[in-house]
Amino acid sequence: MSASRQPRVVIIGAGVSGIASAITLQRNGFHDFVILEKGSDVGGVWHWNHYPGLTCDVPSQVYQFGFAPKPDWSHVFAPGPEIQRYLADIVDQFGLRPHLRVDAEVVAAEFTGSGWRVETGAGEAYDADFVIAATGVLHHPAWPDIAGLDEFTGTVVHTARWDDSLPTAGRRIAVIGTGSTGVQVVSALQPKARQITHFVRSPQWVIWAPMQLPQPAFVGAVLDRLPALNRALYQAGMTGAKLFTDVVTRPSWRRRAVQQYARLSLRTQVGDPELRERLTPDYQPLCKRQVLSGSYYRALRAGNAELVTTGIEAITPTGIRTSDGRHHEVDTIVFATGFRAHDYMRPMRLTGRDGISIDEAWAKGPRAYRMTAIPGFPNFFTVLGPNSPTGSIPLHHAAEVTARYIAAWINRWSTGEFDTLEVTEAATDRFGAHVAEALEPTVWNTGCNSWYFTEGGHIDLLPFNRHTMETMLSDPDAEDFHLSTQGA
Ligand code: N01
Repeated sequence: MSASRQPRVVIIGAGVSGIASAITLQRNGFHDFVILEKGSDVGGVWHWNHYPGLTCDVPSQVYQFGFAPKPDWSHVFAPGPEIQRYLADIVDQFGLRPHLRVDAEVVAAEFTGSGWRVETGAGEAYDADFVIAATGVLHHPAWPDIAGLDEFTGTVVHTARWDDSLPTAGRRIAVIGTGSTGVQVVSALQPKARQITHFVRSPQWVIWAPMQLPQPAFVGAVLDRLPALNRALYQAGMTGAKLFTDVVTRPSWRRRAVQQYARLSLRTQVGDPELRERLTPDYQPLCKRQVLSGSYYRALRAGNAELVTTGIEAITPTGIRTSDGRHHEVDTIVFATGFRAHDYMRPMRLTGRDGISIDEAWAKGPRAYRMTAIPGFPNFFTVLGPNSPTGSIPLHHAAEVTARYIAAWINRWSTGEFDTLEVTEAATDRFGAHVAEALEPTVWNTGCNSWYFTEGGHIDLLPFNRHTMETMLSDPDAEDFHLSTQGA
């Protein structure tokens, strides 16, 4: 074995998973890395999303890195800009700026036989021994194909590309889509809009939660003085999060209790039976990504708000025509229509061993061994890639655990144990079969459509608890990989 060598690593994306990867590399003594970020700043979804009302619906105590718990969140559920600032502060605190290239969209990455050549849209090229794709799940906005959209003479905006200069007060606004985003943006725009019309194709269960609850300043001051207490609070939050994982992955009285609470949230907040009927989903609560709000139903009950559940037929120059022939005149259309969640690195030209493209490798849908390694793509890892636990385990933690797994492999590379490694098809299939079996009893599989499903009808989530995830990513299992050394 040769003496320790330093790997060159390209990290694609400076969101939660890219930042976790970079800091994990640093902690392992690897400093020759670059983070290529297509946006103008760090934060990933928290950089791109800044629509009115954006609030994290996961408590801040667990929506943060375990290695950098923030004591002084302004709210129990932090507003979006504060989360983006937290991530930017971490980048500064850990000295990542010199490694960061913003406005650097990766357009191609090709395996050269011994490593990778990565190209940006600006024509820069980087050679690397490893590539870590931290490109995110909720990354590409989904624009629905609705007839007549091009003819609309008002303003059209997608929530994930919000224009902060867009006037909304006194306007007639249509919001299309009712996921977490649609519910937040309707609640935020309703008070000042002249008229707000919420176009809802499939109603969502909306669980009442105190989304605006401030965290008292003294709590932040105490946690700041007592870092051990702050860490203990983070651990307590992680323990609490286990309950949620259990509720969504296994049928039990606990799941039924949460589902009853969702039904109660609707019943107690919407007195009008006709409106309640139209807001009642035809699937079980928690089947889709659960929406939380303390203000949505109130907003809908306001005099300037209307719920439209009739299908959209077409967009006209001045509004939206529904299939009952009614025309809704509006000034602004807000698409809260979500993301193409399974595109991952694409449309990047990602080419693995023997010229295989990611589209060919994923012809039947995205797949990766333990969420991170793809057959045909040596020395390439994803963080929060296919089957990541976006619906069940705190994401920062999942990113940290995956990054540590990748660093463990890179450590072995640095000692000269191998030059390239590639996960086997068989191990990836075994993992896929294990996931498919465990998905059966999950609540996501109880009869709804959601962004959790791939086009091929597979649920793109991890149906295991945190302990199982940590175990599967604790120690690299060389039997599941082909390891080779140059010239061997
Ligand atoms: O997107 P979604 P999102 N005509 O895919 C509708 C995270 N998030 O941006 O269900 C009419 O959930 C579609 O209708 P249907 C969170 O993980 C987190 O809201 O397909 N409607 C649906 O109602 C969340 O789950 C926070 O019938 C159309 C909506 O658009 C994820 O982001 C905040 C349509 C899309 O809902 C995505 O949420 C916000 C059409 N042609 C978001 N096409 C936090 O607080 C689509 N729809 C952390």
